[in-house]
Amino acid sequence: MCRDGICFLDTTLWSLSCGFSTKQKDEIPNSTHVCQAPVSEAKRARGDVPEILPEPEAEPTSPVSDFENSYNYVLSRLADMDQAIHKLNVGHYTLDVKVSQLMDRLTRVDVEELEDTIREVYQHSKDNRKEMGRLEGCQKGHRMGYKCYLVFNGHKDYAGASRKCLERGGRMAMPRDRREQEALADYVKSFFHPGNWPVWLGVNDLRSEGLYLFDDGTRVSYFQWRRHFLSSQPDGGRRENCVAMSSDDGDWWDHYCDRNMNYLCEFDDREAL
Ligand SMILES: [Ca+2]
Repeated sequence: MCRDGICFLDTTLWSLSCGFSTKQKDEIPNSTHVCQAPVSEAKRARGDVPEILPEPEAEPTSPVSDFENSYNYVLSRLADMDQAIHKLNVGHYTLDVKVSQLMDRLTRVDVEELEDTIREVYQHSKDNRKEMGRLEGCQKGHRMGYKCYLVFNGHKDYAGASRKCLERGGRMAMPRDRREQEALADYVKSFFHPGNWPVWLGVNDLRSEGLYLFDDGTRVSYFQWRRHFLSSQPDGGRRENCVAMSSDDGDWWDHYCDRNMNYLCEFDDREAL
C-alpha cells in the first residue's frame, strides 16, 4: 500500500503500486521502498510537493476501541470455554451411563458365575483334602481289614477331634468288636510307648446318660471299660460323656468332652482291596 508516496508492501507489490517495474525498483537503494523519485519528480514539476517528504503519521488509536477489542476477545474466549465445558459434560454423562451398564452386568451375570466357581473350587478342595487324608491314614497308620487307624497328636476337644477326622475323609475310631479293640489297643500302645496318653474314641453318651453311641450314631455293643477296685469306669455320670482309650492298656475311660487330648481317626480303604 502506498500513502503519500511511501510503500509498505513487498517488493513486487511495491513495484505495481508505484508504477515501477521490478528492475526499476532494484535500482533504488533504499530498502524502505519509498516512491520518492518518480512521485517527487512528477509533483515537483507541478510545484506542490516539498523537497523533503514528511514522516508518515501513525494511525490514530482510540482507548475506547482498544477496550472494545479486549472485551470482544474475552467474550469469544468465554464462549469457547463454555462450548468445551458442554462437550466435557456430554462426555462425562456418556461415560457414566457406560459404567452403570457395566456394573449392572457385573451384578447380574459375573457375580453369579463367580459364586458358582467359588463353590466348585471349595468343594473340589474339600474332596481333595479328604482323599489326601484317607491316603495318609492308610500309609502312616495301622491297617486292619478295610479299615486304617491313625493317631493324631493335635490336642482337641471331642467335637474338634470329630470335625478334624471328617475333614480328613475319615471319622473317629469306632472299635466294634474285641478283634478291632485289641488291634487298636496294640497300635496305640506302640505309638506312645513308653508313655501313657489317652486318645479320644468315637464313643459318647451325650444324647442320653448311659446310652453309648458311636460318633456315627450307631449303638455300641462291645465295651472295654477299665475295671479296677479303686476306679472302675464309667464314673462321670452326666458330667463326663465322652470316651477315651488309655494307651498303656487300651482301657476305656469317660471324660469331660471339652478336655483337650490326642485323638484317633479311622479311614475306609475298601477301594484299595
Ligand atoms: Ca456320662
